Amino acid sequence: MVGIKPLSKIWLDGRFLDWEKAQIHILTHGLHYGYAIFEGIRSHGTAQGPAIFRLKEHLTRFENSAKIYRMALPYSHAQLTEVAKELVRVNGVTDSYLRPLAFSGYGEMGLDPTRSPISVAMALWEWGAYLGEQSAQQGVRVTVSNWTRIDSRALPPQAKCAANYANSALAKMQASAAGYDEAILLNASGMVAEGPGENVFRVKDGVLSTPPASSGILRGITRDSVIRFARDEGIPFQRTDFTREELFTADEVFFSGTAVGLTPIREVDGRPIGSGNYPVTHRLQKVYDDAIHGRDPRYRAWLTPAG
Ligand code: PPE
Repeated sequence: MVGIKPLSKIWLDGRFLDWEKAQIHILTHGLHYGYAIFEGIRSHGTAQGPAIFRLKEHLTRFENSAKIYRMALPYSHAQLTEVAKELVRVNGVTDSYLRPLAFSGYGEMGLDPTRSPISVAMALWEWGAYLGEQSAQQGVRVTVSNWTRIDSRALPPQAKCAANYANSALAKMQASAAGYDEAILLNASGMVAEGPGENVFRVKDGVLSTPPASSGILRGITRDSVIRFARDEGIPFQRTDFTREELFTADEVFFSGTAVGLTPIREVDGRPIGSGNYPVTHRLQKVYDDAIHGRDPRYRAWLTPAG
């Protein structure tokens, strides 16, 4: 396991601190009760320098997560936008993964988070291929988890809350221990929901599909990009629920997410998927790669230059 390489600065509660000084107290409320919301955003190199992909949409989702959890963010969208750009600049990195985080801080213990002050931080680090260097080309092997995906009646999946990731971690650890690269979780109705940190797409007879938001998923921003690419490229698309066995019989299955990008799934529980070629997935990967690197004018508006 490769650790995080320290960089120069982390932003915490309004200040850019030296990397190793960005620390919090052990009695930080959110650490004990999971009351924290976060985002994951990437910057990439473009001909005009580093640019952040879909920053606006990520910050909007951050604000929506805060709203769901009655968390008053003490910084505006415009302020957080400036922090993200400055963070890329001061750390001097082109390809980075940005992590905005808001949490109930040091103040009170006990279950009511509104009694503690809200802290907001943003860090970034260099994060390579989420599921391994070969994954984008060769695809990954997954298992359908016997952990059920969190249900919006218990823990709203559309809020990107730290607590959700305890469910993700259970599925992830189970998959890793069984020798798989990743898990896919079903929802309480037994339909495919998502991966622990990825949305799922399926291709069958030339039609691309992904479960609707009502299946109990995080509404991925990469998922949204893929849907737009499909429309622009004339690939038939539908939002529809599908079952575990419809994964087995698909022509292609892939993950989408900020960390994972677009990654083919080559096997589900010992069943090889399709013919082992991923023509639609590879075509969408290329559009995505061009979009994030500013090579496709159709998606320039999604880039925020950090310079
Ligand atoms: N579902 C879940 C549960 C999820 O966590 C993510 C992102 C997605 C779908 C895809 O969303 P988007 O990034 O907006 O396309 N998972 C983030 C966390 C990864 C981590 O391990 O940390 C990510 O990809 O940044």
